[in-house]
Amino acid sequence: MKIGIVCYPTYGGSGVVATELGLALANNGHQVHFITYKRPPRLNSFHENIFFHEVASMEYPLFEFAPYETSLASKLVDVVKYEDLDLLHVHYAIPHAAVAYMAKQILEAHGKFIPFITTLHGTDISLVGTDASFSPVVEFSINNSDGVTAVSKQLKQMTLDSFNITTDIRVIYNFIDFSRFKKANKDHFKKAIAPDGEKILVHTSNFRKVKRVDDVIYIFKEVLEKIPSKLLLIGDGPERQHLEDLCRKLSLCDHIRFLGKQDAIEELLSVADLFILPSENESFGLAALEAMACEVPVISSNAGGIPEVNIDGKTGYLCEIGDIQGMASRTIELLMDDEKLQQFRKNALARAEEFKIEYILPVYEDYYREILANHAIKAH
Ligand code: GMT
Repeated sequence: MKIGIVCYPTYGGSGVVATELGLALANNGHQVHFITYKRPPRLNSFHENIFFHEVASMEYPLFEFAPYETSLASKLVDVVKYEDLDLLHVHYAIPHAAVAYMAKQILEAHGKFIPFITTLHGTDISLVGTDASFSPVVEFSINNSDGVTAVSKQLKQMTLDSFNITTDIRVIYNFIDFSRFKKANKDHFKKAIAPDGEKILVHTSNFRKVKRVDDVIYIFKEVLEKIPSKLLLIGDGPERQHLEDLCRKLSLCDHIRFLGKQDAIEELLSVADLFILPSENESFGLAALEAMACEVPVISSNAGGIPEVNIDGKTGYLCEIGDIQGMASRTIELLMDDEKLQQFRKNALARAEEFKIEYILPVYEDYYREILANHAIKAH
């Protein structure tokens, strides 16, 4: 198949999933065209089946906001037509689903029929999508997608609860590539980070309020009072300055390292004892899955789709959102019981293996074929 992928080329989960999916499709012999405003970070080497089309927004004094949607739709029309694509797969509904709909209409006027699939990732429904400034467009473009997938059962339910949905939504879970995400021997890292054998806690995110990174710091403070430990905060985002200030205020700077955005997350996860994810909202929690693949149990909130990934009392613990005491006690409990921690590490790996890319890729491929077949019937 010749597939066009549209996503945010950022460090966010939706861009990561879109890129990894595109890479896996290309490895399986499909021709994949990424159409985005920047090369996605994980798309960093040459692949004979991968093409990248950069969308340039036009600057003009009249435009206070450059009309990116128009540029993207025009680029889609161009790429679909001249590369003769079979299917478009857009990740994150806003604005990609509406843009794909517009491109599809333009292409139909040119005699080219192409279906598009929209994958819902979370905040396009939960935080942003339901805002009055977006919701009619989101609802319309979901209902007029040729296929719609959601990354968890909870996200599907939330979409059904939030909009008047008249189309089927298929749940296809996020996945993990074990050729990359596996525990490696990084003892030299461990020694550098925790020279006196301290335990290592890790959190990765885009440091937005929804991630509740403050909670990570308060949890760590409780843990540090009982167990010598270090906290690695990986990622960057709008809360970063506030978080650094909080560390200073709590006199924790000697024990917490802000590592910024990192590409080789798996190397850092390889030295971690526990992963902390206290999010307010999380449709799936790809970061937790990446940790689990590296044999790191997860202490998390029970928000959104996290319970579909992290199993309470087996691969980690789940607490109510904002229950800092609960998450701290569970962290301390696991760190103090080495036998249990080792068992949880094994359980985390076994659970992560259920989300192997090798299992999820054929599900997407079958779904693509189903949508193409339905579309062919409709076109006649
Ligand atoms: O978590 C973020 O803030 C990034 C966001 C995105 O859309 O890039 O992530 C969402 O999609 C990920 C991949 O499907 C999910 O694993 C995350 O749970 C989801 N984030 C939220 O729902 C807050």
